[in-house]
Amino acid sequence: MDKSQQIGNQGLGGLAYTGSLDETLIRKRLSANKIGRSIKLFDSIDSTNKKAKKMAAKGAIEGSIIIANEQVEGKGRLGRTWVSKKDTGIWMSIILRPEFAPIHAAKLTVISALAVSQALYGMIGQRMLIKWPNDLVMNGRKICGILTGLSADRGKIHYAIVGIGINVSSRRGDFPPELAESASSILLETDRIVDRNELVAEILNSFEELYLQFTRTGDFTGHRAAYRELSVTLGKRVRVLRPEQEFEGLAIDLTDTCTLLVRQDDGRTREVLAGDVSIRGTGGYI
Ligand code: BT5
Repeated sequence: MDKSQQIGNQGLGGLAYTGSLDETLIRKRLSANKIGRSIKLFDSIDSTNKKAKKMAAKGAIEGSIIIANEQVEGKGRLGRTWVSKKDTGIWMSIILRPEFAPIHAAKLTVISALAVSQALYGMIGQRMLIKWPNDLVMNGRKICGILTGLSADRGKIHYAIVGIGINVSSRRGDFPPELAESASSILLETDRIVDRNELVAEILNSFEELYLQFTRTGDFTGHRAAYRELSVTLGKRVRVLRPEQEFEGLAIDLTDTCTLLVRQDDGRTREVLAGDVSIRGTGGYI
């Protein structure tokens, strides 16, 4: 059922406030069994990923969720900041204990991106697209970022933390000036107020399905196909920004381990493991 409201840009006023997260309301729509078995909800926290790490180190079970209405030290990759203003989005981390080898860890980022995109599509029929490796965008603006962290040694994952940040009802003034062009929210891009509790539940439902599909069968081909359909990166000319060297080329595919294959102008194909990729010729952030 689509309970989101269609609203015009003018009358937002206080309407964009969609209330606080509520475990009972999340559970009402949750059909996943494993993911979401434990939900720890905070009104304000430093970072859900930081908390998840501590809980995982103390033995928290797979599928535990840490979620907050506000993060005051939200983290992006490489020590960057993730803006997480109160009640405007979903700031959540999932604790996982996968039995696969660490080389497959980037699949968790892809699974998360697919889960977020599918969940929103199911609710309002609009798609978020995936910008490799960890962003979801609408109309070229970043709506969601994913941060996957790992504790592993000798080929074994002790635990993985998947952190998902989604701007749901943020308005322009909720972002600092330096993000004015690049960041946006579901509300700003679609004019829809999406219920955060329902979106959390739908993401967990999709995540569980995609996660179990892979962990039970070892088969990632369906996920890759879904990724290719939602990718804004594949088939585009990209600039790969890496500390040691920058280069340009054509993004040709996502590999089985979720690295990006880029064909340089001299015909050489390079595999990009992680890093920042900007898409050429689109202007703006992506
Ligand atoms: C990410 O890093 O995109 C990963 C973000 C993960 C956030 C979640 S929230 C729950 C969990 N707990 C945490 O503490 N973190 C995770 P990266 O690709 O490095 O992008 C970070 C960059 O995105 C920043 O340097 C800004 O330029 C931009 N940014 C920051 N906040 C943003 C926001 N709310 N919306 C869009 N862009 C943002």
